[in-house]
Amino acid sequence: MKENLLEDFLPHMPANETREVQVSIRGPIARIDLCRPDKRNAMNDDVVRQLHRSFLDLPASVRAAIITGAGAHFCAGLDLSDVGERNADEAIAHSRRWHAAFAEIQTGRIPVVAVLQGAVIGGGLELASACHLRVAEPSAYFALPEAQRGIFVGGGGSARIPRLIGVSRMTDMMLSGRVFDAMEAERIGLVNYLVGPAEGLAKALQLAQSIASNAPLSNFAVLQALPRIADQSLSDGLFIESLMAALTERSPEATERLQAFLQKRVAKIAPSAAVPG
Ligand code: 1HE
Repeated sequence: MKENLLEDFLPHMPANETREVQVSIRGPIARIDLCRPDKRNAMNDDVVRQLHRSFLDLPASVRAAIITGAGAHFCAGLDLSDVGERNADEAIAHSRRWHAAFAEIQTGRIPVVAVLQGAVIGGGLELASACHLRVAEPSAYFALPEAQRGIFVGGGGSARIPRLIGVSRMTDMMLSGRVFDAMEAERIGLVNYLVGPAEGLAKALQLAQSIASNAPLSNFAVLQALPRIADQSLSDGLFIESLMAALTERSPEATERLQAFLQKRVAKIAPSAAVPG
């Protein structure tokens, strides 16, 4: 299944260029693949730069993206051999480069779905938490061993991960070294979808296709307004919501889509397949 889906994507890079972040495109969907399986997709400066560039360079025709990691593990986090003897200034700049790359993912133009298997560790979890949806295969496990390594999260994890699972659970992960398996991760809201072995890419593709078929302005509102509203007071949030609602409602796309429903040209919402009966 995985291989067939892979073949359908066309490489989006100069011929013969071998990079640790590979971009391929199929219709409105881009696939960004961390390709450093021998190092469990650990991210050094080059990988973070390539990841950032990959998102900046996506053509306008792309309307959703999938992030995958080659091999048995999504990502082992920061490349620990790359830490070296940075002084404080350089270490801050390093962390800020991760922030910039992951901000391009989280608050960029398109929704991004992460496919998670094996290790989702440290910076790998920070990357996954910058994506909009997370699909986990049963092999996925989640850890933040920064304290064990004598460091701290630096890729936005302290701001993003508690927004998904709460400060208390992240504190537990960092202090005790607690590892969550895929089922636990789904239960606590760290992942959105738990799928069978090797089914992650197919599920992510299905989600990306569905996302790409939404009205772009509605997706924009979800990506740009929703997280900002969550950070605001109730009163400010409700005000921004009204502005966004008015903006989307007056768009030609909304007019057409609302008419399509009223004229019974589109399918009704059906119950989830997971609901019995
Ligand atoms: C690495 C890294 C890495 C693997 N940096 N080289 N992240 C961690 O603390 C996770 C550390 N890694 C591991 O615990 C394990 O490697 C795994 C559980 C992910 C995978 O185990 P396994 O048995 O499949 O592979 P391996 O034999 O441990 O690793 C294969 C190679 O990848 C090996 O190199 P080799 O030259 O001996 O073949 C490993 O050294 C290398 N490798 N992970 C460098 N992370 C912005 S701040 C973020 C802070 C963090 O991310 S802290 C968490 C860091």
